[in-house]
Amino acid sequence: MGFQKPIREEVVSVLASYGGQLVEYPYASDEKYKALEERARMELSLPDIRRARLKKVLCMKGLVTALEAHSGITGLIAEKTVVYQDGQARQFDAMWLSSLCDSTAKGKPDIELVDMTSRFRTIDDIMEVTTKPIIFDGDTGGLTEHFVYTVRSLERMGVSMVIIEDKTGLKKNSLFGTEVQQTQDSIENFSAKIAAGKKAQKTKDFMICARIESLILERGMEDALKRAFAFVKAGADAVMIHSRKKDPGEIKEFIAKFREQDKTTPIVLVPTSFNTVYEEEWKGLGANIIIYANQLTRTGFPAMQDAAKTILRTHRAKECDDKCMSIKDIITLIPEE
Ligand code: SPV
Ligand code: MG
Repeated sequence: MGFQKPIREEVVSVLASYGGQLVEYPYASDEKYKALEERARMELSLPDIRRARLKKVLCMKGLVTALEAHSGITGLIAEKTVVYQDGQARQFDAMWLSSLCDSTAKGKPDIELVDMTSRFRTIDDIMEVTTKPIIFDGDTGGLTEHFVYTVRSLERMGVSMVIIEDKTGLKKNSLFGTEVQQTQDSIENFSAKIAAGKKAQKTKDFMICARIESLILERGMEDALKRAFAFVKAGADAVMIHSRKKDPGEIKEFIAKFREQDKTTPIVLVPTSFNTVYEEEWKGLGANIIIYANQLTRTGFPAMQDAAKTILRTHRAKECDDKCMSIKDIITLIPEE
């Protein structure tokens, strides 16, 4: 009966309460159905359909989860990983194309050095093998004159959302906080960038999310809220509030205060530092998108370093075997067509 056993039992008991009976048909293994399934999968990956799906899932579920992807293989992990729990198949709803992880995979610092052409190439690699919606980390968005082109390109490719942060000049990763020199953009400039991006997009589905760095840069809650409301007024479809504190207190306070005045604009969180809160609690508080921004990168690279060291220490590969994914598993992860 598999992972759906609890659901099946509930159905049987509800039916029994009014004398009903569950009639089950065996699964059909006809080639025609396989072809239909294949076609449905192909359609999901088409730009118009993929782009629109983030809004749809947000509407349906209220809370969406996204996992970092920075290559075809990490895209496949985000696409295919399923855990069966309490009668449900749990999966990630979307993918986060992190600038930190895309840069790290190329051995480069996260300072907008990996250019858009290269970032678009990563999107293409991921899109080629997946169907889930993509949220693109657009860093600062660059110059407004450039951002409008980025918006159109992302939209055309089938990306669902771009998140841009209200910083200017040489961007550094937010998790450095005030340890490095970082400059926050003015409300006026950043609002104008958002407005220009919204004007440039062609469809209703594409979303621009304003990321507020006030808490990261220790400018205070009032500044964060003032910016959030201003950016929504400028046209932002969502706001992301970030923090590098382990304590989720300031994020919870932001959500509560933002929700006092704005009940609908989606709130996006990246709980890398403040990672103790469960998704259901975030949902109850009023958050809508939870991004797991770098966990594949941070688990993958130490495992690779460990394998490299093991080979150097033992002068052969045998001792690595137990740490390796089997060839069979890797073959099943990667589809043939
Ligand atoms: C990223 O994943 O690149 C992000 C999130 O921007 S953070 O690293 O937390 O700034
Ligand atoms: Mg980033």
